[in-house]
Amino acid sequence: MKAMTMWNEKYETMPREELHALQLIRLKKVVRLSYDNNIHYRNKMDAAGINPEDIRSLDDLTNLPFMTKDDFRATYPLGMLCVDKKQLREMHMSSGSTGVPVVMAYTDDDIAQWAECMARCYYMAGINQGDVIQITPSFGLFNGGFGFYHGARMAGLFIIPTGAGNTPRQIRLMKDFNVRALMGVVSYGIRIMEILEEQKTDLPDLKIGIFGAETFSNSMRKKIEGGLGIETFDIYGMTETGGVGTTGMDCPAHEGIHVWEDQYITEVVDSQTGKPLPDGSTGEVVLTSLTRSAIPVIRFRTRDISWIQSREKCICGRTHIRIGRITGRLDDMLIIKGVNFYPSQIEQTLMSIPGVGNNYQIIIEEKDGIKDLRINVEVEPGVTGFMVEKHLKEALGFSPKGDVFKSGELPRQEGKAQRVFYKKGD
Ligand code: DLL
Repeated sequence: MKAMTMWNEKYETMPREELHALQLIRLKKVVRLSYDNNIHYRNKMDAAGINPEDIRSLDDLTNLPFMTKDDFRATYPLGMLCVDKKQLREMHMSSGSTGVPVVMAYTDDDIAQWAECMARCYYMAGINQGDVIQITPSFGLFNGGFGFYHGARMAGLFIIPTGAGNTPRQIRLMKDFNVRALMGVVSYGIRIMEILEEQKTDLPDLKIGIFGAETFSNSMRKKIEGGLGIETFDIYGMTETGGVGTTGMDCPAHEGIHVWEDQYITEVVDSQTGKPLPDGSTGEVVLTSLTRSAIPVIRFRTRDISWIQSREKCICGRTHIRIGRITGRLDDMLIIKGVNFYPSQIEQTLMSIPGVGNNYQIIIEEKDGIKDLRINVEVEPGVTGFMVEKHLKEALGFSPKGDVFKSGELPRQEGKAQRVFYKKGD
């Protein structure tokens, strides 16, 4: 691990007792802000029999009610605003599968908070002032493009804001402007690798990739690192916490994702009971934003699956908690032939088979109420469906159906890749 600088050493290396003291001050403040300024938060706290005075220690956090995406949806568009609307400067939105969007609005301070979190991520990845970066997530309602942008402005980087799509042009720009670091959704790293292979070219100046927004298995990470000749970082964030990078990234030690603890409190709870789990146990990540004002989240149930990996000081020098890489979303769990599994387990298995490509589809076929699994995957010549099936059977305990395709035959999408498809039979 090489020596590196930090964007905000004072906060990033703050001793844990001081961090806890700061968290308590900030928690009290955000509970007070939301209780006093928004009826939705107040009604929920009243119903749970708790009010701002009851927050005396960090342990009192668990007495506060949870928030979920439903709170955002029920109050669409701005029913959870805790500040005057005139203070708003920007918004982002995610639509998800149910249709009613989740809106996050930002004051000037909220944008500065986002930029601070992102600037820390850039420096943590070894990207410093004056470095050339290319931002490939889309600029728009999706928070990806603008989040990388706000942070890069704060960190003093030279930004090439391509947004999504037109991969050959992206590659030309990366070459012409000697881009050192690339930002993207995980599947876009793969798309770039494919076009580089087609063009029989490489990107000698590219050294760093920051990827996120989708599960990022270790085998996929190795493929991208090998294919592009770069070091990659796994960046975490979501619309509700304020966007990409707000909830951290892994450091060069790659031993878990540091969540910025002066900005967020992380809990991992049992998704059935809502009770906090001991460190190391896998459960649902719950996040509380301590420093956001337009729409703060208090005990927001992310549906993301992870565990508290460490509270020890990291070898990078940072004291902030580390969670494991997100292995999936609770909503994505599949149950087929009595076996429970997540799409990320299929990806992990596929990527570990030599000669299997990076693009695959998980198709759930349902006939007469019975679900079956079909896996379509691109492979190199010589790899047969039988070989793929054998590995999947070992991992899942049953043999899915499936076909193998030549590289480039399965459809590609812009933005987050859709891996799981549902098909109803007659
Ligand atoms: O995906 C924010 C983002 C943009 C992160 C670009 C990284 C890069 P949403 O569209 O609101 O925001 O989706 C948030 O995406 O709850 C996770 O399920 C998933 N997700 C985000 N980052 C990761 C990651 C953006 N590093 C939802 N690993 C989250 C796995 C991730 N899943």
